[in-house]
Amino acid sequence: MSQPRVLSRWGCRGGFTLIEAMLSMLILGVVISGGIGAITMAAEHRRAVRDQLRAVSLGEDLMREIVAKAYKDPQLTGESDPVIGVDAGEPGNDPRIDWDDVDDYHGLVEDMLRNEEGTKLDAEWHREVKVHWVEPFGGGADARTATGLKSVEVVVYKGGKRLARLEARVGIAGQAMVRGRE
Ligand SMILES: [Ca+2]
Ligand SMILES: [Ca+2]
Repeated sequence: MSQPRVLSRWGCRGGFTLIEAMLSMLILGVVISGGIGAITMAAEHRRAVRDQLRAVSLGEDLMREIVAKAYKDPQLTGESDPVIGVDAGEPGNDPRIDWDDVDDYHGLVEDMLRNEEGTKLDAEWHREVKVHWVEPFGGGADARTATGLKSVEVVVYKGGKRLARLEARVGIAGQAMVRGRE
């Protein structure tokens, strides 16, 4: 009956050499860093999706507020619709509680988001509004004078990056239609 052989560390062996151990650690390191990279990318993707949804929501909040206003200032009578912007006696920027027509919002720039009453909401985000007349026919090209149709554009940024743009068309009869968002 044969006896089990005692293996020397230079022959066929059961342990790891130093090089094998280092290689194993290196491979393990690569696998771990790859796993961390995948987790980080997934977290960034989730944050990007969350930011995109929040941007659209913030844009919609402001757009709803704007299109609920009159097409033109209630103080203006007849066909008069002389300017895009705030009217006599109205504040030039926030708080916008006294704004009563859609083009009062033209030029609004919010570095600190506020609601209509001026309450601070969020400093991380930035919203801008532009309002201008557009031609009611022929593809809705920009117009320099009153046409009976206004375009309202709300753009939302975070960290200087544009994340959402919404546009609505508001007609003189009061109808409003959101035309696009991105
Ligand atoms: Ca007004
Ligand atoms: Ca106005």
